[in-house]
Amino acid sequence: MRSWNRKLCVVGAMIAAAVSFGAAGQAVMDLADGVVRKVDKDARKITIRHGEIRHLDMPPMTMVFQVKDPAMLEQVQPGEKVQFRVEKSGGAMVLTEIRPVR
Ligand SMILES: [Cu+2]
Repeated sequence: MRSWNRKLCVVGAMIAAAVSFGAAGQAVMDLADGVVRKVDKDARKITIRHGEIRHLDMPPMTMVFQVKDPAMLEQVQPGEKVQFRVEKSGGAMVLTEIRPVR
């Protein structure tokens, strides 16, 4: 029981650190929130209606993202709430990470 509590404590401290990091605006690659509108496996693109993405200076909108790894196309479905990470790569917005919020 004791070591279990200690593990929980470490996880809690890590989450607290991550949250305060984000709140200070220092985290460049913040996770963004959105809802998947469309998954295009042929074009390797996901359409997401997303909230504000501060590090990219983007207001909420619906837009199309390329995916870094085609396996990401299997991880989400239209209508799902997701959290995702996006980076600018040669003028294109590329999803580097995406996961459903359940
Ligand atoms: Cu956008």
